[in-house]
Amino acid sequence: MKAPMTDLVQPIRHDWTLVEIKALFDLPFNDLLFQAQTTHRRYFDANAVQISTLLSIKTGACPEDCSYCPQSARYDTGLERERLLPLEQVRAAAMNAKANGASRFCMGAAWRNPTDKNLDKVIEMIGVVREQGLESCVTLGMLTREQTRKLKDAGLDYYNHNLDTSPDYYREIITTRTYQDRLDTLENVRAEDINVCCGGIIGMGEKPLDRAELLRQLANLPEHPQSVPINLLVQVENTPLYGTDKLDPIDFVRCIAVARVMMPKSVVRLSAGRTDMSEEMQALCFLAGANSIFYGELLLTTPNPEENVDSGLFDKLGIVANGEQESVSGDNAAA
Ligand code: SAM
Ligand code: DTB
Ligand code: SF4
Repeated sequence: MKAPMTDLVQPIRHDWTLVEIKALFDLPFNDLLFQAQTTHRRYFDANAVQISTLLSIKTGACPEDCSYCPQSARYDTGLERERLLPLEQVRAAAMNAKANGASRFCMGAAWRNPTDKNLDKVIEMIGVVREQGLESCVTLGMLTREQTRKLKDAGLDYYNHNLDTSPDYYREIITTRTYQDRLDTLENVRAEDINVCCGGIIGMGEKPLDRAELLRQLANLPEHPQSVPINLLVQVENTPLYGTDKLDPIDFVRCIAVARVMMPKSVVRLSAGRTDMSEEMQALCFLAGANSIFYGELLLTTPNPEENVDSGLFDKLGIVANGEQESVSGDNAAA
């Protein structure tokens, strides 16, 4: 049967049902990729990928028990615990990221939530990042409305806070906070008009329905997140999820494609886990509508592809780095 040629590009919707999402996942692969690529081309340059660079500004000893995370104090992953980085170290890393072509600099802290004193230090860091002409993004755990206001005043561009998986599976992965805690922080960020970066992790042993439900949660937020990171679980020894059955790469690509179809104007980031992906798999992810990556040899604490490997892949695919990829208003209005 031929793929229907109508309704390929979905309007911006916040009323997705699981039945509809399951139908997208169940499409023949070529039909799904065609729909995703058609959607992608409606709103984006199909050969441009936005580049973000990550820096862990406070590493390890986190009180939370996220089963995937090497930074939880509960798992002996051999990670050196570090205090909040000095400002000059952040400046040097931001300058390096800028020189390597990044347009956004993302700083992550292994906190359940920041103290007000630590938040003031992070605010200084946002200042040095912005001085380099880079967009700023931070991920610091849960925030109060007052804290989001301070971050907005500091000129923060993006806040990363992932829903990670479906509400049901979340309870099996993390016990020290609730899904509603995550939704509350996202609401605080949105209320201060800071761009939302929110996605999840695939390959944690979740069922296909959990992946569909994660995407439903993301797309049915009051606004689609401007940026949607899709992480493949990085399995770290001594974390509870170490040894989980590996996800079929085709299922991962399908997830990227369904995210693109459901959130047409959001930037979809092919995030953690790329060292476990072949070049062909990454190429399929770009074809499915992924248009952002983390660039640089380290994610927060785990390896990312070497820079020359990534630039080689971009050259082979004719992909160019593009700092203008992310549109920045309600539901990413620029079209
Ligand atoms: N502590 C803050 C929090 O959890 O929101 C910010 C830092 S935390 C490391 C940021 C995100 O990294 C998590 O929400 C999760 O999605 C992702 N992450 C952590 N460990 C990961 C892993 N092993 N594989 C893939 N993604 C991971
Ligand atoms: C996101 O979704 N992925 C990044 C970023 N946001 C902060 C983090 C990936 C972390 C992978 C495990 C590590 O390096 O510690
Ligand atoms: Fe802590 Fe964030 Fe890791 Fe969870 S994901 S253990 S909150 S650093």
